[in-house]
Amino acid sequence: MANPVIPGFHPDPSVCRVGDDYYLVCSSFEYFPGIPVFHSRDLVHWTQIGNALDRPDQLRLTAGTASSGGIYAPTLRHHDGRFWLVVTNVAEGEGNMLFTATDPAGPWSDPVRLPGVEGIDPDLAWDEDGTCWCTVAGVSQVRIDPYTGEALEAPRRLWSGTPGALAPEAPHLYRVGEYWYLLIAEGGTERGHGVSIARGPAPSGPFEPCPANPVLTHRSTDRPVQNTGHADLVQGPDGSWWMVLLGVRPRGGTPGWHVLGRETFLAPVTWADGWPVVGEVSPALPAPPWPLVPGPVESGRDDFDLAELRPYWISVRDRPVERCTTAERTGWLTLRARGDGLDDPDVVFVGRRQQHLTCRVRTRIDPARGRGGLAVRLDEEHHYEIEASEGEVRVLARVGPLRTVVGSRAVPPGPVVLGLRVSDTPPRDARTGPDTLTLGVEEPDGAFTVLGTLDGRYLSTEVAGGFTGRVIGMYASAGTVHFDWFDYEPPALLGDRHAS
Ligand code: 6LW
Repeated sequence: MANPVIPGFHPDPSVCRVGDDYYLVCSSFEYFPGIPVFHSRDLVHWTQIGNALDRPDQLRLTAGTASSGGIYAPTLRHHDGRFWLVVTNVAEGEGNMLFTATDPAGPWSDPVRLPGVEGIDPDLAWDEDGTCWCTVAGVSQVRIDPYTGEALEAPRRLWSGTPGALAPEAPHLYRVGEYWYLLIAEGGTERGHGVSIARGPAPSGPFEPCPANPVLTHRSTDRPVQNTGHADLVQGPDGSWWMVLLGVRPRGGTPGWHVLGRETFLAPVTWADGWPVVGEVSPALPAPPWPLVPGPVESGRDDFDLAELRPYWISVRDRPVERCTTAERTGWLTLRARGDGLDDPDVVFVGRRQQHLTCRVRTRIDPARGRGGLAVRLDEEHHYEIEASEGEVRVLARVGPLRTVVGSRAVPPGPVVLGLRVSDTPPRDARTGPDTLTLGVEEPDGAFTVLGTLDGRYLSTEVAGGFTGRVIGMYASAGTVHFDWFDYEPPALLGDRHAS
């Protein structure tokens, strides 16, 4: 089985089981809609069924919210017949909030704010008498009324993880057998990341640390999956234990670049002396001992023939219908520019996460009344794009303060097919990079004319910083542009054509 189980920028997974169904959520930062929600029957195959925060009254992200700001680390739980989601919006004036739903595909409620809960990475747990415990990074805890959001006491310090370790965060609290377990991440979300655990007689402690802490880390190893941490525990269909966690796949020479963001991995867990023992987090996951239930196979093409955009499409900070719609021109996605394009926090952009190390992406754009294109985005300061205006296409690159036109050429008026290829081998002249991005136009006979070949390292987290990963999509930088279709083709869909 392939691990990550949810590839691409899907960090900080939180999972819950309800009968035979599993649901999982991830952080979404500056993107709207926020908090992708996935469903699975086997813990291995996950299908996105929605986004929890898909209304502006649930998720306020303004141009003042930096990239990698916004939505951090949700916790998903099921209690008392409904789903509970608690999360931090780190944008100014927002903070911790809680949402509920009877169907995790949505709709989710309006936010219930938690003014008495300070700190990121909130967790929710209920004990036998119905008391609701909210635990945050640090690690501290308050009892809350989850219906009103009121804190019922002052925050108490619980446990700060391994003495001297950086950033005790991502707490999750569970009752297993006679103990309450407090699982945390520590060491920071980079190469030092790890998972530690403590246990105690009650949800409020006192907590005794596991002598084998950290129970998971890949720090100081040459394992292909690095930064392993920020985990949640769940039981498989057969009662065995599993961990979902984030990890990254650095490639290339030193220091190693990861370009798909932090991804969701699965690892087996056993118990010894009342402590969890985490099995290997490897790119190949042993098949679990229950029937696999693959989800629907994606075609790779979106024809924009639905009124609503499919759930994997995300935009930068907001997506007002007057800027982005499939209603204006039937079968096309219409984007109306705002701001200066991709350098601007207000950019009108609709993209999907890059989920494969190798892929091909194409889109057919009609730029007759504006300018726009196909972009690979990390943030405002790190993006490559191929942009069309009437009569011309150009490949542009922005890396930090540097902006350059890589190539251009005249094209006949009318719609044009823009293409991007991501190949997992570095360019010849930069042998240590993680991958190569090739941008160009497709000729009427289907041939691909390359206008720019760029080293992928500059669109990596090690260069750009932050908490996200590559998102590939369409944007408008002036006037109004229309997109007929968008193809995202991973190797499995490309078959033989991939070689070309
Ligand atoms: C998140 C913290 C972390 O809130 O990174 O990996 C932060 N862990 O727990 C942003 O994802």
